Amino acid sequence: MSFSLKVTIPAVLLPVDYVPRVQTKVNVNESMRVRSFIGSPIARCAWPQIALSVFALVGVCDAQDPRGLDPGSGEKRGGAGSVLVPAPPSSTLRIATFNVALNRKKAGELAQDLEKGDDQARRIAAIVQSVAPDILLVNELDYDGKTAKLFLDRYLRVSQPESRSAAAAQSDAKIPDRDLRYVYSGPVNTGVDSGLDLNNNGRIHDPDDAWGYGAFPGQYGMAVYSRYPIVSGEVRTFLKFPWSKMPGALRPKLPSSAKKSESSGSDSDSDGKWFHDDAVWEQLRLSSKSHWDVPIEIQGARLHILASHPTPPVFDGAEDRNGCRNHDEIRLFRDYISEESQGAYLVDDAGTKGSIPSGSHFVIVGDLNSDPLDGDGRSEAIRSLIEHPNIATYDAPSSRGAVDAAEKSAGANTKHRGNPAHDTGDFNDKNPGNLRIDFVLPSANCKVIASGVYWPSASESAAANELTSASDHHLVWVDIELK
Ligand SMILES: [Ca+2]
Ligand SMILES: [Ca+2]
Ligand SMILES: [Ca+2]
Repeated sequence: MSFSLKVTIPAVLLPVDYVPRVQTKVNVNESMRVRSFIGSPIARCAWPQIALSVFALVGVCDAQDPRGLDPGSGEKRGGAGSVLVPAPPSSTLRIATFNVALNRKKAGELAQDLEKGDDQARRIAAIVQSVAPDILLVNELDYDGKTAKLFLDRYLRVSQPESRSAAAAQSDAKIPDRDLRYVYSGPVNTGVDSGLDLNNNGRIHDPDDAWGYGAFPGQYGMAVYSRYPIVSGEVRTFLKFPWSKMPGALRPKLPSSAKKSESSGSDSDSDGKWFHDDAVWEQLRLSSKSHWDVPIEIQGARLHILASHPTPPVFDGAEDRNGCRNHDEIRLFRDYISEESQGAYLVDDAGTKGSIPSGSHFVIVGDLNSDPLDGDGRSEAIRSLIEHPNIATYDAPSSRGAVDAAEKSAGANTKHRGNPAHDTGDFNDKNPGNLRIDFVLPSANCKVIASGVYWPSASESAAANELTSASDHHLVWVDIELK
């Protein structure tokens, strides 16, 4: 299927489609608590005029050889006003994911900061405006029924002086208005106290005893922003899905138990060495935040945004409970997009069974906290997702800034197997180093036109490079057409 965005874009601002969920619905136990553009060969063929003019401004590196992003080339790439991200052709959809790190220590603190005026939020908005996505997932923004809309109204929809909007710079190319105007946000498991001792330290009510790690309910939440209407009545969420209901779940096991089981060929917990006892295991929720299927209506077509933020595979013990959970959180969406029989076990929060109908157009977005080649994750899950036959094949989004950062930081980066140009997060130099953990993975029935990571190098634009210190993660964007 193909479609064109050349139809009329409503001139009047449509009402924001915001769906706050009432916290009292949750029961007591659960209750509160620029990159520089690296054109792919496809992009270069498909973007005649705009692309050429952009390439003329920023230069193009060979997508087949991201190591060709030689930071030592000495080539100056643009000044303060340079275009770091190409203007999207009007026939495409630009989908982005961004862990904005807008987390605060206490409930309500972020909303207060946003109301007062927050420099970090302003820089995040400038980055978003520079990339001008049609649909954006934000990770690490409080869920409290108001903050997601506050961030939209006071930041994303207010022109930020630092934004280097390709669309603005290319105004003669008649780029359509790509304002984000709709938002979906909903409850997450983070900070919602389980009342159980989930980390086995002999105490309850720790941040680590919440259904997902967090100091207060809604910390590290998520929001989907869109230029197109969100079909909020058809959103599916998997907040409460029990981990134990996933066939073949990676139930965390203490090493001695694992060894015994392996030698005896048994997979049982007969020696009692499961990390969680059966009563706790049966209650555990799989999703550390939530898993959302958010349908978006685009000129009569339907695009499903599959949003999540699996737990980091660290901050645990020898049982690797977070590594196991990260693996299975990624697996949830892998099963959801596979043959319908493989996702038949899934039950959403409304009690509806099954996976996404085959043939659907979807994009998996989020900080998935697992690098395909490096870091501490059980990376087979992310690799099998990227390589899944129902996921579009395309060169990994990349940036010049990531290459510079890896060289400068050295440390763990020197031992990484992954191409540094693909990194999306800038983490501790000693461990784990910079990683590729933020993903935009369109379904195979989407045509990928271009992609990138907004991680400008200082030589491309010192001003843009400065902006990105607002988060330890970098925005990843992909331009697609629905086939
Ligand atoms: Ca505890
Ligand atoms: Ca671990
Ligand atoms: Ca790396």
